[in-house]
Amino acid sequence: MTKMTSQGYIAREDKFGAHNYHPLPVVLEKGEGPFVWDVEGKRYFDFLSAYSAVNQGHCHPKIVKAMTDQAQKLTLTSRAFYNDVLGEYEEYITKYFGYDKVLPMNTGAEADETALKLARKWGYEKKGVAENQAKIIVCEGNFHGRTITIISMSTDPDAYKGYGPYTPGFEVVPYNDIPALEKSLEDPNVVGFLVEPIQGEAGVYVPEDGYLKKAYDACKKNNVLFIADEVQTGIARTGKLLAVDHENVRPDIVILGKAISGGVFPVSAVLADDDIMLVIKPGEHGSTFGGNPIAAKVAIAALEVVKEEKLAEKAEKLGKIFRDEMRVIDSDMIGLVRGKGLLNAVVVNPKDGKEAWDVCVELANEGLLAKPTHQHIIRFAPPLIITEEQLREGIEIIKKVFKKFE
Ligand code: IF1
Repeated sequence: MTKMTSQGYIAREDKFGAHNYHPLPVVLEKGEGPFVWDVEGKRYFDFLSAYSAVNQGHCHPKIVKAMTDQAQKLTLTSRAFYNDVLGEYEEYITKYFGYDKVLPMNTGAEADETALKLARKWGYEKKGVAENQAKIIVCEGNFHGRTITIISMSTDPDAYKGYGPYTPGFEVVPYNDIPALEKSLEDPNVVGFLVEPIQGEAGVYVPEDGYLKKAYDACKKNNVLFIADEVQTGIARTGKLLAVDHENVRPDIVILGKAISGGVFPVSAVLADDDIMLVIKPGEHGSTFGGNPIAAKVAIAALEVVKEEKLAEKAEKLGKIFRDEMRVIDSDMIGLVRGKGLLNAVVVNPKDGKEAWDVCVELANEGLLAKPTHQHIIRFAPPLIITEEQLREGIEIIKKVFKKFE
């Protein structure tokens, strides 16, 4: 098949693919470490990391090898039978994060749905909430996935409009607002509080220091499960293994996805202790691919890389450099710069009709990929394996582009 130009690939996707995304006009064909290459051979810094799924860098050799080795042996058994790999993974990941048990799934949304089911069932069987009366508190601006139950919790019309009727049993409180949360927790039917330690999609919204700890304490006071969605903030992205570690909070349920596999394979996981996890009995929840042998081996390798290459420490150090450099750029298009570790965002003030999208198109022209969220916010999240020198090279590109708009 002859290679096409980028336009050819874009036109073909437009014709045969659903239009549920509006990608930047870049067609990628290769990834390695912090870099990706398009079909014309142009190299880019990837400052999105597939929304923080490629923390270990593109095509990390150790993780790819784990996948290809297992793929030659046994790819999928379903959970109808045991296999020699799942238990190894279950022991590894539960000891890695310090929980009794893991429930393996494939995507972040499936892991969030699993956590919602655990919280509701725990509420009925352990808290004594009347059947079908369980309520779960979520935050304004939340993003937890795209299923109908998850978008039933959403406050973003782009996520929920046109998909009703909605799943009941959710109450929304403002993010980063302890008094509002405390008020909502007084309802004895509340079984869980589901929260992102930093709201990624909302535009890297970092709550005030102490928010997570106060929220956790309020949940414990009301016998409510504190559920942390670390799909995007986990796996060293914010400068700690989990973002909740910045406040030494140990959630009752932890939801993981994305970089738990280094972006090599769809893997997600829910962690909890026995008194919560064992409310789900055999046959009451599952997934064809959940915990498959390839996912198990890939996740072990991806988590080993995080420790071996000290990715949390790197994210902490390089994130500070990034934010400091962004804050000294002399451009009236740059508003707030916020983030933690290497999960950062710049609020872009529109100027002469130009806005975040135009900046991202120009960044791509200059060899750096990033994408706006909510029109005026650009998220910058390079793979955590980026070197300081490479990061500074990326920063120079960002500075150059903002200067162009002056
Ligand atoms: C899209 C957003 C990011 C997530 C958190 C669960 C999930 C996600 C905190 C679900 C997924 C992805 C989904 C992808 C774009 C991206 C995204 F813009 F949608 F919101 F990262 F911010 N919890 N986020 O961030 O995990 O089912 O996708 O594996 O849907 O456009 P998933």
